[in-house]
Amino acid sequence: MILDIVEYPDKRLREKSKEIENFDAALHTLLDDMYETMIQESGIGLAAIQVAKPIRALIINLPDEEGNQDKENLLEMINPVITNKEGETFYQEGCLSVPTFYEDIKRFEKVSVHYQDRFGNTKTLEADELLAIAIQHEMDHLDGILFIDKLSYARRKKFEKEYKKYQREKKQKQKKSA
Ligand code: Y12
Ligand code: CO
Repeated sequence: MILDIVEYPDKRLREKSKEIENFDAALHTLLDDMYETMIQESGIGLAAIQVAKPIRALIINLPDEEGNQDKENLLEMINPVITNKEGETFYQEGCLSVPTFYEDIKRFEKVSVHYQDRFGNTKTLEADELLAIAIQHEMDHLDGILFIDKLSYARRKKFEKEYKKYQREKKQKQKKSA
């Protein structure tokens, strides 16, 4: 099932998501629905709070070298914790909850993460490059942090102005199609 994506400035995006204790059918259905929603919206990563579920779950599905987003490469992380971080890198990030806006954001170059899979099995992962960036971006969502929070004051001001334009245009389109 395709779920609605919560968009900035919705306050729900600021919630701190809760630890998951039950690795049950309801969690599996949510993860499956998140995957369908992310693919439908051309995303590569999604946190549960972006579909209004304040629980510590995220998914990431990076495209391979040919640009294919193979479900075999889908990463599901439950209750992730970063145990090591090193280096510094910049990447132009975007977010399904902040449509039309992309900006260079500073992140750790490499991260080690402890997490659980959908069955509650404990896993560890060492990530670098785009995967490390995606993990940091999605894990920020679990604590109510958005990539736009990392912009300079001037860039944030510019973003707010640009985003208001997007919101106005979206409203107009919705009015026309009603
Ligand atoms: C690197 C940087 C950021 C992430 C987090 C995951 N971000 C996304 O998946 C963002 C996807 C996105 C897709 C959009 O749709 C299209 O481009 C068709 C989009 O749409 C518009 O801006 C209109 C915005 C964001 C992981 C790794
Ligand atoms: Co995001």
